[in-house]
Amino acid sequence: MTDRTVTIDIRRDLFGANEDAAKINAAEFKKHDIHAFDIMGSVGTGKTLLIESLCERLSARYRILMVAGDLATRIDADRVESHGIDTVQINTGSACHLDARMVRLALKNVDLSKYQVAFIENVGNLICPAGYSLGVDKKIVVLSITEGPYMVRKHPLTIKRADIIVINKIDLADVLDFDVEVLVKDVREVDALLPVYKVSSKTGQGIDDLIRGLGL
Ligand SMILES: Nc1nc2c(ncn2[C@@H]2O[C@H](COP(=O)(O)OP(=O)(O)O)[C@@H](O)[C@H]2O)c(=O)[nH]1
Ligand SMILES: [Mg+2]
Repeated sequence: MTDRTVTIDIRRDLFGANEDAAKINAAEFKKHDIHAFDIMGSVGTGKTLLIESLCERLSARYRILMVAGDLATRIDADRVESHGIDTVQINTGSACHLDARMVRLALKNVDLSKYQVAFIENVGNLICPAGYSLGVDKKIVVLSITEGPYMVRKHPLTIKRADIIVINKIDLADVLDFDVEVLVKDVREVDALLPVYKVSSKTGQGIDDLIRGLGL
């Protein structure tokens, strides 16, 4: 009897194909000497404001491209563009994360030789984006104290896959009676060596340290 059952390893199939596309992106970024960052985090943690804050400080020194991932709008791209930064919008429709192929397609008609830094704001979600490499130098996970104290414990895999953790909105710690060190301690339990930056994208506190941590 012939074997009529084909077993498809969806994880290998999906993630393997994505890894191949991510390698192409990484090669493109490398070819143009671009420092590329994938910025992940739930909706509202302050990813866009963080990018705006970074761009304000970096745009005199670097030519920056921002790639905005969003289900339906270009609100974030417009916000960053208002600082004089070039942007490309990716609307994913129903997809809860960017993948490497989307980024590759979005950059197809962009002259990458114009840029030295690329900030990719992923779709607001703390779960799905972590599984998909985009071909960047560093994956940054943005947490914020307004999401409560359990975000790290509830998303260990996302934390594990990050290169840098940003705890944003520290300007609100007192008013929310929030102990930021609880989040830091939880990160340390997942990965003792993971760099953690405590910042306020609103006041600018901690942003210069983060910039040094990004190697910029
Ligand atoms: N107080 C305070 N508010 C912030 C900070 N960062 C972002 N926000 C606010 O949080 C809301 C969501 O920010 P946004 O950048 O759109 O988050 P995103 O969905 O992760 O891109 C906005 O009202 C921001 O002004 C911060 O460091 N401190
Ligand atoms: Mg945003």
